[in-house]
Amino acid sequence: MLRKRRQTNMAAVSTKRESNREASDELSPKNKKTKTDHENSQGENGKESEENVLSGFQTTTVLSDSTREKTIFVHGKLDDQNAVVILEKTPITEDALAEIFTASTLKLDMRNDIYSTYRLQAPPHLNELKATVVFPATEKHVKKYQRQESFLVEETADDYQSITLPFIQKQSFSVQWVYNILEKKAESERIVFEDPDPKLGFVLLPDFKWDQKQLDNLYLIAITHQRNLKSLRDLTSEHLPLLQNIFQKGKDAILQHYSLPASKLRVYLHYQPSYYHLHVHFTKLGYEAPGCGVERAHLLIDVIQNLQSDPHYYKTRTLSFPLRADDGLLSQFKEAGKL
Ligand code: M7G
Repeated sequence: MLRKRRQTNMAAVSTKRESNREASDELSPKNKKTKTDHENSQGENGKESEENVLSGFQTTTVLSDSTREKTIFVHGKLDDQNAVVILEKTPITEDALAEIFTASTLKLDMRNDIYSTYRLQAPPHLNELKATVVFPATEKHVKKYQRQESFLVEETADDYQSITLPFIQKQSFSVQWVYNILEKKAESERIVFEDPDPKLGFVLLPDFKWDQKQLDNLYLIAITHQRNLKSLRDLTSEHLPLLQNIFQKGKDAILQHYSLPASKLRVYLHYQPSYYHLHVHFTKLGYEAPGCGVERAHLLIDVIQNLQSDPHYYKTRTLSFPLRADDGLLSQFKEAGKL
């Protein structure tokens, strides 16, 4: 189904604006051609994007799929090592319509009275899939993407110290990708905004779930330069200046780069996160991003106010969150008789 989309040009959304003039040129409707991921990935990854790294991929199993979301999560092998590949049909954007109508081939499926359906083959460049590759993937990655039943856990402050903290210290995902971003070893050309202050600063960039072709599913993350904050649980009133800085400058940068005001944003932290290095999610209001439900997402504005009323709010409160059936942390809670 075609949805009406903003005419905003997304061509250069992943690059830093050099000046206001350039920014307004890029956002003007007449310059609406959208960069493909291929074009976007030129630069530091330009060479890599030329070759088909997936040509040797051997499917082991489909971890999950969704007809509605038009996604499939596949576990397989690449060079005898585990890999996870996520394929996703990308949305149809308004600026592609003219070319879709003029340059596609149509095969009639059926016609009845005023109704007809066709199989439409769009030109290849308008018919892309977004492919996300995790390679080599750990067992934890494979589990993360497997469809699973979930259970809600109520974690007291003591539970955090005795169950969760020891578990995440042993078992959490590597945050090397985060350090690569902070050190400009990866994705540097995608940075939208940076405050380099070591205490209050952060890097704002597109989340890898966002293809950056339309604002409807806008998704950015702000990653703190401070490396000693794992999650919400580590925050006290001491961190209010950091959180306020991320909130204010993140919103300002998104307004400047994407013309989206704060009233169109959902700004939140996950508890539990997958990656234990403090980061904040900025998504477009109305976009049902994975993990934006009340059992996992904590609005940054609420986090700030909770810390203003009680400096140790997140150190002392019971926090609820969902855990998937095969999550090792769930087993730990069960073993401790908490579930
Ligand atoms: P989270 O709350 O720790 O976990 O968020 P979640 O993945 O269960 O939501 C981490 C966020 O970082 C997610 O929104 C990921 O999509 C995003 N992300 C993960 N990786 C490995 C990357 C990456 O390499 N680059 C970028 N730009 N985003 C990533």
